[in-house]
Amino acid sequence: MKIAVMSDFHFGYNDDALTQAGDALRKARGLADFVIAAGDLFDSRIPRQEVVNDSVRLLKDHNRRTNVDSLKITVLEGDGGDGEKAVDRIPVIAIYGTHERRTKGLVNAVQVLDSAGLVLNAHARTIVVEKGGERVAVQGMGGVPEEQAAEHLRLLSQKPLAGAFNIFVFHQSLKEVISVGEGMSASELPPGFDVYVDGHIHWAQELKSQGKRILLPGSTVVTQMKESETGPKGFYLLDTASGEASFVKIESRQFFFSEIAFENASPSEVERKAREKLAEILVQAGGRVPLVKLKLRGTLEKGIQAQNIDLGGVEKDFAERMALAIDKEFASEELREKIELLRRLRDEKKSVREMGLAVLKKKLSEAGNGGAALKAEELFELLAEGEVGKALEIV
Ligand SMILES: [Mn+2]
Repeated sequence: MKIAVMSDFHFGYNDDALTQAGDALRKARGLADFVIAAGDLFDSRIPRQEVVNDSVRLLKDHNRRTNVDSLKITVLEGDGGDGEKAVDRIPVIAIYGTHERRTKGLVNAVQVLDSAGLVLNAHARTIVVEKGGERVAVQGMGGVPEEQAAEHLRLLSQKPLAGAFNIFVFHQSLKEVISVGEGMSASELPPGFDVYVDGHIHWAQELKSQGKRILLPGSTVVTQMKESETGPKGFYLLDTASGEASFVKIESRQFFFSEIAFENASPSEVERKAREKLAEILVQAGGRVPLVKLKLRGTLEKGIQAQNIDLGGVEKDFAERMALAIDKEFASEELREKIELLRRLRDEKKSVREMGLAVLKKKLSEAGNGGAALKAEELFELLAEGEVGKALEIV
């Protein structure tokens, strides 16, 4: 069978969310027997009615009849099953993500779509899809807080189904992809599945870890203007016969991430270089208004603070031609010096007291008070004791 593996539509985030998920589903209709959507179909726990309406219409359209061979679907829940039924459409098997997750006892948006017959909820269930004697079993776990993922997996204790191609779908951060934070590790996933599908991470990649093959299709829309989201958007088309997974690109709004580093720059230099860069991006971007994140960093000339850099004019001039976000991450020369000193002290593994003493010595020398610098230790002790008057006498 051929399976379109996609994730993170984020319906309601912006207009692109709907059109780009729509393009993914449209392309999947011509290529796949069924679709897997690995969570965050919606951008929020309680989406607005307008968002629900648009999404339902999109999924309803996707669920219209096809003229291809019908599939047989069986949903196994706990000990029982709900009997097999034939469907002549391209079903969407989904789990909820971190954006839809709600407290136990409350209904999440994926359950609503399941009740409406628009998706099949795979959380804590096994959904068996049969076609021409081949069986694919999809099981999943909806998104949970990272630190609870391993415990939830242990409680669910899902196992592959004998005689089937087995897929496990989840929606968590993975240590193998993002090394910082509290993500789970591939070693904590239930063993024995042929393919694992993970949502949540917004850029596409395929990875092998601990003997497990994990497909991360990424989001179909840019929601965080981070460098990692500049890659192509789309879905994996997994062929269970060959085991191959190929990436199918969708029509997505172009996203440019650009960074300019400055050294002792003046406000006019910052503005000039920002304008040049944005003009360059406009030449590269064809057609639709692109998303642009411009990051300005480095140092400004002495006496100039980041708040003195006013790029309101630049933003206004480019407003109609791009969706622009400018990040100013300037460190003042003074701040940079302090950071450097602290970094050096940290590398030398000095105590807080030693660091404080070194800062004091440096400041006194800079102020041209060499005499006081020689007595820095004494001064430091006096200041630490709150004897400001005595300290001032020395200075
Ligand atoms: Mn997401």
